[in-house]
Amino acid sequence: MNRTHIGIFGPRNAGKSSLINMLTSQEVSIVSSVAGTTTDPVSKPIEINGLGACVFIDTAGYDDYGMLGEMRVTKTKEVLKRCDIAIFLIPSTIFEEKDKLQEATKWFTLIKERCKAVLAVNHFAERTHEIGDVKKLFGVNEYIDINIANNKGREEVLKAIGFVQSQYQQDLSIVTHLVKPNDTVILVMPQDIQAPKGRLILPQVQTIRELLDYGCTTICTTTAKFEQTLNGLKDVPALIVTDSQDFKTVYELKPKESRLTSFSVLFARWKGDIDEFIRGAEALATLNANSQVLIAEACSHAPLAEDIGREKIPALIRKKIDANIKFDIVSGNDWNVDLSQYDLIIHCGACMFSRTQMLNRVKDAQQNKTKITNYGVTIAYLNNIIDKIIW
Ligand SMILES: Nc1nc2c(ncn2[C@@H]2O[C@H](COP(=O)(O)OP(=O)(O)OP(=O)(O)O)[C@@H](O)[C@H]2O)c(=O)[nH]1
Ligand SMILES: [Mg+2]
Repeated sequence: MNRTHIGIFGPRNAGKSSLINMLTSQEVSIVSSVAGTTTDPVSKPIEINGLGACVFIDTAGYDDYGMLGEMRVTKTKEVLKRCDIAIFLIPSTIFEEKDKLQEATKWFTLIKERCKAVLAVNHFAERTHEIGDVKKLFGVNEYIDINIANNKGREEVLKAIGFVQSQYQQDLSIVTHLVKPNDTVILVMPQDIQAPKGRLILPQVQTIRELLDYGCTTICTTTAKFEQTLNGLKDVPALIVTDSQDFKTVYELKPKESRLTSFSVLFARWKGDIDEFIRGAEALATLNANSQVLIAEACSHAPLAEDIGREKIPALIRKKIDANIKFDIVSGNDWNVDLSQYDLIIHCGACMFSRTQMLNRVKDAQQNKTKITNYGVTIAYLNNIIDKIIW
């Protein structure tokens, strides 16, 4: 989610596990001279001074082979889509082998398409290559020479991560681009059966925090108390942010002057590509009895009755468009499905994902020529409210 995801990629025996251990100063991953020691990805959440909350992820070598090897490479590719930053580690010995060098440049290109990449060369012995050659070959201005045996390069890698972080970190706001300091904002947050026991969900917490920091009077209420809350106010609220499920009720009750949006529409903009999601929602009208829709939920929760993704949205679509539309569901990081078989993907608000991960999912959908939208935009569209809300 908000942790910076940093993946370590490279061929087998490049020293990837040695590097995760060096960077975290812990024995996170098993190191051995046997090629293919790391199989499943190994994650280590850690707070690093200067970088904040991070997750380092060690992966299996991209050059693994055989049936199991290919499955590991698939997993490695999946990790790539979750990472904000990739450290691409190659052993210096690779410069002696043309084929391996070519494969490495191919992988580095793939990595650069998906996230910000830092190139590192692990020196097992003497330098065997020219600095200029490496930069030219991989199309980079900078790379880092490391030698894990001597603990050389740790500070340089952490510095490079910090530099990349400072460059890509979004200055997008969740909500404050829609208001002014001192405005009154009402947040409609029904704490229904799906709300986690005893706490608020992350999008609500993050929105409240941003509004408070910005100097807005921030009023939280439930749908049941919304009208009463409005009646108790002296001034008309500048903005109302509602749970998408209650768009219709809130729209009908709100003062004309108050602008309306929802948490998941705000998050569609903040975490994903709102324009693409609006285009995706327009595809709803083209669905028919033969259509297949994929519902993608980011967090793996035990589904409850009236689950928004599993029950409410499919029921709404079947009622409004066609009763025979088929729905499949993927949860958490499961995304290794043939997206091209679907007419539409409807994604959750992705509060548990990073923006990079969500944008990579949009990219996957585009590459498969499948439209993608999200829960909030879908509900707004089906309730004919899309042109009455802002984001
Ligand atoms: N001399 C020397 N050996 C190193 C260095 N870095 C790693 N090694 C050794 O190289 C071997 C492979 O290291 P790992 O960290 O397990 O490599 P890996 O990339 O995780 O390998 P897989 O998990 O098999 O993909 C181990 O025997 C390490 O001790 C280094 O800088 N110098
Ligand atoms: Mg390893």
